[in-house]
Amino acid sequence: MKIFEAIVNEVAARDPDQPEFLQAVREVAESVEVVLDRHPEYRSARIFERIAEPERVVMFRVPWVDDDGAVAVNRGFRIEMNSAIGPYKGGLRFHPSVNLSILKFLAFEQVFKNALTTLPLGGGKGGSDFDPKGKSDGEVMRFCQSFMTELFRHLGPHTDVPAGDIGVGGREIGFLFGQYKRIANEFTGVLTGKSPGWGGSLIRPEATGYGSVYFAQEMLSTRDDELEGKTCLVSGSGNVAQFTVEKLIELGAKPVTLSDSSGFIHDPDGIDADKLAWVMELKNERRGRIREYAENHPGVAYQAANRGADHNPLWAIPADCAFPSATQNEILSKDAAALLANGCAVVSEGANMPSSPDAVEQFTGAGILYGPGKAANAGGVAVSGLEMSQNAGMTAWKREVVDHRLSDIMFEIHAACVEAAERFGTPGNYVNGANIAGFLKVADAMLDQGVV
Ligand code: NDP
Ligand code: 2IT
Repeated sequence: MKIFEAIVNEVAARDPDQPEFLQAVREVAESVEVVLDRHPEYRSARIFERIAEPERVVMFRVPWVDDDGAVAVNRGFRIEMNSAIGPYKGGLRFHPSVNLSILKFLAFEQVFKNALTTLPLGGGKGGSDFDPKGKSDGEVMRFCQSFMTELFRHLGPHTDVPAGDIGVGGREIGFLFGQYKRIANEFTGVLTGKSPGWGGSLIRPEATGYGSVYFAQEMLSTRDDELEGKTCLVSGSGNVAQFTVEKLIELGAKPVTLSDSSGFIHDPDGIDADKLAWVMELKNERRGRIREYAENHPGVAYQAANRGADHNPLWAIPADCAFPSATQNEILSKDAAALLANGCAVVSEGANMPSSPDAVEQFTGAGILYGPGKAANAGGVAVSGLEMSQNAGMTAWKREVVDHRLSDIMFEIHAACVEAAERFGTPGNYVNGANIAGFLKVADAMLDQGVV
């Protein structure tokens, strides 16, 4: 039996009911098999097995009172996955689908992603099955306060520093920070994604989307190509999707789609800056649905989502590039086949693990420029790291300074992926490159630090 199969079987035997976590573990284990072959020291120290087991998992009750005075109960989580190279760092997701499997997959991915950023950041993830959709600001505030009343004891600027993810944006970070500060009696950079007026970094909201586009640019530059003039599919319409579209427009590309969990829009003329401003108002202020884009812009088609289907017609729209920026496993086998059949040559993942294993295999098999999430979307957490630096130095950097550092970091991540893929025998394979480069940094730190 191959080494990776033995490792995956061991993890699967312990947590057979965590499919997303096992999916993420399997992919990394397959990539690093060659590393474990060449470096028996990682095997004897059981580095991979230790990385696949969280250092700590916190699960807690989150009781809160809704606007009608009724008591509601949700479940809160924080996965403190790995602190070999820095404090636990990673987002909080508020979505009804949240469970241990999803958060463990996200925390596991985060460990390698954070290692790739070049910054001293360990990996973590957390969240709740709370659904912010349709809740009033007061309800969201009371939920966030209750959530933080338990979580605060596990946090600290050198211990664990959460940020946003699906369902957690500037509003939620504000409420969470307010409660942390009140309980801890300390103004400290214990969350990132804060508003710039009270400790947040400029460019943090933009960073994941911008970074994913910078990563696509880097991949294209290896083929002497660029984004200008390229038709791009973008999924999602939240934080990552919005700033992906913004950067694509700035670089002369033509984004033509956006989606939410109810469906997607296709604007063949391209989403321009005015239309994007309209979307931002719709999504961030009115908290409306993407369907309204089609109702308000002539010539735009809307197609409702068919939940549980084995494909999503968004990915069957002919395009040069795809920027999945909504959620995990949103590109299934048939979607990958449709993208490839239409000549799509670039996939840069703003979302975490948006492509199913079969889709990943098709992309790498076809040799297209496929940037996996842990590399392509690392710009968000990288600028979170820069926010932590600014907070520690009691300072705030200019927009251009942060944007420049972000694009430098994306350049470094791309170079590290290319180098590792080549060194370990699969040139051009960014999946192996990202997994191996991230693994090596964490593995070496763990070897140095002994069996802990
Ligand atoms: P937001 O909550 O701002 O937006 C999420 C978007 O994705 C919404 O349009 C949402 O639609 C859609 N979506 C969420 N869940 C589903 C689902 N199950 N099926 C279909 N559509 C869905 O989140 P972000 O933009 O921050 O996050 C998007 C992705 O990017 C996630 O995978 C996240 O982990 C990843 N990411 C985010 C980073 C960040 O800095 N924010 C950093 C790195 C990665 P609806 O409104 O209908 O729910
Ligand atoms: O998936 C991710 O990298 C994030 N949601 C951002 C994490 C962070 O700490 O900024």
